[in-house]
Amino acid sequence: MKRNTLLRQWTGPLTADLTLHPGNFGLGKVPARFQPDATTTMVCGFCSTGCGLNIHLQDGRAVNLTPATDHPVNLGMACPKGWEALTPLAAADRATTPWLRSPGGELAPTDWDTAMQTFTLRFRAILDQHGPDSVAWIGTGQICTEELAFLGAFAKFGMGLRHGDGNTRQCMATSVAAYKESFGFDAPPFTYRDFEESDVIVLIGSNLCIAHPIMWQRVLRNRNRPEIIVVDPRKTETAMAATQHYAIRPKSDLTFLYGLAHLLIERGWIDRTFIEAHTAGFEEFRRHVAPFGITAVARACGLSPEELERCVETIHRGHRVSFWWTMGVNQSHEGTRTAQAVINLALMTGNIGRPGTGANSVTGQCNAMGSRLFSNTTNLLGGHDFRRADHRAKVAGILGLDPGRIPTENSWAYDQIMDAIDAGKIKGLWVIGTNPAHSWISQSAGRKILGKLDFLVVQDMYPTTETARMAHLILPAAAWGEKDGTFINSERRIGLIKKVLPAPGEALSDFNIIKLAAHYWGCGSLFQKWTSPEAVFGILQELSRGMPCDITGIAGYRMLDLEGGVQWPLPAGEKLEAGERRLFADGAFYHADGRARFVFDAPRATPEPADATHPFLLLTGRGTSAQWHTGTRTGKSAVLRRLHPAGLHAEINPEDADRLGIKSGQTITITSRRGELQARAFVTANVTPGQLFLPMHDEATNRLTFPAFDPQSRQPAYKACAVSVRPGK
Ligand SMILES: Nc1nc2c(c(=O)[nH]1)N[C@H]1C(S)=C(S)[C@@H](COP(=O)(O)OP(=O)(O)OC[C@H]3O[C@@H](n4cnc5c(=O)[nH]c(N)nc54)[C@H](O)[C@@H]3O)O[C@H]1N2
Ligand SMILES: Nc1nc2c(c(=O)[nH]1)N[C@H]1C(S)=C(S)[C@@H](COP(=O)(O)OP(=O)(O)OC[C@H]3O[C@@H](n4cnc5c(=O)[nH]c(N)nc54)[C@H](O)[C@@H]3O)O[C@H]1N2
Ligand code: SF4
Ligand SMILES: [Mo]
Repeated sequence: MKRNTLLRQWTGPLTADLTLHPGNFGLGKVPARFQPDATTTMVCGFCSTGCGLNIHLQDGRAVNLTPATDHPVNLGMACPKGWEALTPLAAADRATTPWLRSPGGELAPTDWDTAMQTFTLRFRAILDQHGPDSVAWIGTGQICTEELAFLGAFAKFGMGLRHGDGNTRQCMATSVAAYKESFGFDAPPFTYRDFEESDVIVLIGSNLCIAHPIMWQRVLRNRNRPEIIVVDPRKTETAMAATQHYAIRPKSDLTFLYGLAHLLIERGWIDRTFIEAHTAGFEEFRRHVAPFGITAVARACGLSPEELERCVETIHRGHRVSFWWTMGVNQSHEGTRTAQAVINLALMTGNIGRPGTGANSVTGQCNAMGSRLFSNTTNLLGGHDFRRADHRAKVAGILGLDPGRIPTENSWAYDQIMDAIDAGKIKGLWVIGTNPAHSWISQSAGRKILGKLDFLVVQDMYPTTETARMAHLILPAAAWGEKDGTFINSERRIGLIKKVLPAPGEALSDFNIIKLAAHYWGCGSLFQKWTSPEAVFGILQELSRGMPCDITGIAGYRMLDLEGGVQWPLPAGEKLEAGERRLFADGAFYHADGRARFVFDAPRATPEPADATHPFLLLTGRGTSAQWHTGTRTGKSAVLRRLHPAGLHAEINPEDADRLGIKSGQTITITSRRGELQARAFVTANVTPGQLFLPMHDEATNRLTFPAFDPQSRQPAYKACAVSVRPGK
């Protein structure tokens, strides 16, 4: 294949204004900064736990890894994905060159110069003809914070786009919206040690054993013999290991939580001193939950009144109660209010700011938190607000930008971007590090919508993903392990990743691809100071100054490396105390009056309840600890493939299976109003009669899901839709 002139020049500076970061491109080189046979530590690139992994090098290249024993997060442990993290990098289907669709419709390899010229010309032509709303991007919580910030800054300040969002909308938008309203800033307050220090741990819609196995190991290190309460319609692996399991009816969480609040108030089991000193709106909340009497609540949630009483008594008896939630809460048609109902319980019982307590959103992807703060989508860089002139002026000043380049409104959310593509308003889309043709809700519509685009650019490790196969242009990305940067984990810890292997062929880090795109776009000079990930980290530190996420006290990547990551905030002048840090120890929240808010609403019916033609409610989620999302990475490991059943399995209760004449292992057909799929039946009492469970890892699952969204966060409600089941095909 023709090697273009640009690429040849990349062994040195390309031009005066474009030097690609040497730690971040392919060409078979690993920077000579490690001893040839040394071991270096970096964080894992799968889930938000952020485990430290020791990478063992031979001749300066990674050959193996082991969990780091002295890392504050994982204390020597890793889950199967962590152990297998290097394997997907060597997969045979890695993208090693850009790919361009020919006028005949075929994707064929091309060179970077052609790719970037096409990128620039096609997107520019659309923008010139249809205006700044007509091109958008969808990013990810799986690339480095520096890359996310660069992407968001280039797209909005350089290309002049108005709309970009990320897969974090599918995942974390609810927690963001809830925390912002309740606390005044998007701030998960906990530290992992809280798992070890609680005497009551309440997990709501969270299957920690499967989705965050090393956080679960932290729970197992708890020496207080804690009560572990799991609230989940399914008897998950986590529920089996818990001391109490409340199998509530799907989407009855809000009623359930208001019922608990009402019982706590009725019995006087609340912390009046804390409420009066640190919160606002309790009286209104008390009146709101007054009608949520125990009998009606128990009936609505499919529980007995005794179960509700036991749950409330356990919370009351606890001295250090921590509340944790994940997708069972976030992916709901009323997710934000549900998350806030969890927060309200912590506030009213004074279970926040002390060891072993908190209203704690467990995040999902390795850099969900980086995306939440620095992706320049719904927040202006660094947790700022696009709508505030003072914030725009501050950011413009630090970046040396004309403030007029900064949009004065938030981006459209993911679903609004999809709607705008459907309506023909958006004609160009740049997708980075996510696979919407598998993971977006209601796929039959989703794929049709993506198919309407005039120009779809996909930037991924693999040209084989469901979305890449639809692209007009594929940009080959280096992966975790092949580039430098930082991730922010669930407990707000900023950790390092490092280049320990060369990227294959001509693949480039996302950082360098964005730098190249800015150069071809003709706005490289705007980003003259964005020379390397560490230089960008310095800029992000400056942007964070004075914000709740202030990290001006971090002494560069070296400090992150030495400390095993640093939790935000760490303002300049503050010493990093040994150990782990949580927020709100002083009871001061981020609203102007320092008080947290009680926020609440009336529960609403599920958007698509089961009925006569579609009598089952379908739940979806994570299948096993060996599978990651759309499987582009974990599917490449033979070890991980052996750790989960082959093919798609649907969990169905024995009563339903008997009634329908379905046996375990048999093929069944599941149909919703939007599509159908075949799966093998897995007959198990772990799901309640009338419910089914499908893992999200198979592309067929989202053919069935119903496109409903939480109104405050616009997060998709992946976890409930009506389906019917029959044996056979
Ligand atoms: N192995 C593995 N680990 C992962 C991931 C992965 O793909 N694979 N993905 C990562 C990401 S991005 C995320 S966001 C997290 C997700 O982590 P989790 O949220 O823990 O995982 P899920 O299985 O999506 O959903 C959790 C539970 O919600 C329950 N649920 C469904 N409906 C309801 C309801 O109405 N109420 C309640 N209370 N519960 C309900 C489901 O039965 C399920 O057990 O995992 C992260 N970790
Ligand atoms: N039915 C159902 N659907 C769901 C969910 C559910 O519970 N149920 N959960 C939702 C949630 S919480 C989430 S987070 C989403 C996840 O959905 P996606 O984000 O679509 O899933 P991934 O498979 O993680 O996709 C990441 C992509 O980025 C690529 N990649 C990896 N590393 C890099 C990199 O460094 N650079 C670049 N450029 N690319 C890279 C991978 O090859 C892969 O194609 O799915 C959502 N969809
Ligand atoms: S728990 Fe998460 S961060 Fe830790 S090794 Fe597993 S996937 Fe990686
Ligand atoms: Mo997620």
